Amino acid sequence: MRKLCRETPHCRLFYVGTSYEGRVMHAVKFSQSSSASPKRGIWIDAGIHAREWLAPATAMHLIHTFAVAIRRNDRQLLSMLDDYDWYFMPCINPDGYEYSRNHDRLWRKTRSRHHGNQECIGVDSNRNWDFHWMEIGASFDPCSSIYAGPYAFSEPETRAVRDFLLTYRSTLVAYISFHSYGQFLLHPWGYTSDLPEDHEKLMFVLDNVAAVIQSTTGKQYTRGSSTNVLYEAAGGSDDWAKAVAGIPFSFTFELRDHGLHGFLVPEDEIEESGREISRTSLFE
Ligand code: 0X9
Ligand code: ZN
Repeated sequence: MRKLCRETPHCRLFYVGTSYEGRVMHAVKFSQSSSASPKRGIWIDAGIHAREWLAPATAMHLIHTFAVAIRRNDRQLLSMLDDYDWYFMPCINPDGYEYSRNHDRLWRKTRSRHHGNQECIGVDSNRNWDFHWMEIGASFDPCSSIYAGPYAFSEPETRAVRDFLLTYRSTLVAYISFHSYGQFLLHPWGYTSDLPEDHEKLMFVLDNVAAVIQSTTGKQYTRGSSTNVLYEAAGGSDDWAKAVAGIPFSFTFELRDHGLHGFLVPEDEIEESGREISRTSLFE
């Protein structure tokens, strides 16, 4: 990311925080600094769950697509930068990701220790956000893969992203978090089956995203609220982004596939996943 940004106009790498194990966490921002007033911002993150490798890969593909288009002076992209600032953070759980790479492919959580040297470590960062925390679909058991943590925002990684979002909340219009798998485009809420009052607007956007994906690769993505399409789970980043940070368009995208390979989606699907997702933001 550092190299790519150095070689690309309108790109800036910035520090978001440091993980439990001391990894520096970066995001990139694409913006056209020339114009005066602060622009509306779009935030995209990925990899909150360690084993969902396709998510960071797709986010990196998206960053690459932006960079290449800027270097080519692509008009369409530059006009997107006239309207929005774009923030990408492709790996918001770097400790878990490394652990999944090197030790346990199906690791989901962070790698923090809250209970001394006992065996069970790590917290599900998508149960750790302070909105209806621990109310439903989350566990108090440190050994559970959906352990919500000893308290909300117990993880340095969720705190770092929270602080960024709070700093930029007045300009941010969209929060999007990439996960895998299942091909779902989800809007809040995850803590209740009630729908947010603007759910028709959210569904309008998701229907358009699904249409672009289908016209790009033919893949079908199911749309709806997290609870109604998947299951109830409180303490997720998307619910918090909408309810607490006040970012109106808050989504979770569950990328490929439908379960044939699941988390182990093969490398040669990265390119297509990147293409179908980047077209939704770039050119439509
Ligand atoms: O359970 C999750 O955190 C997400 N699914 S996954 O299979 N990638 O783990 C869905 C999160 C949906 N949003 C909320 N429940 N807030
Ligand atoms: Zn996930």
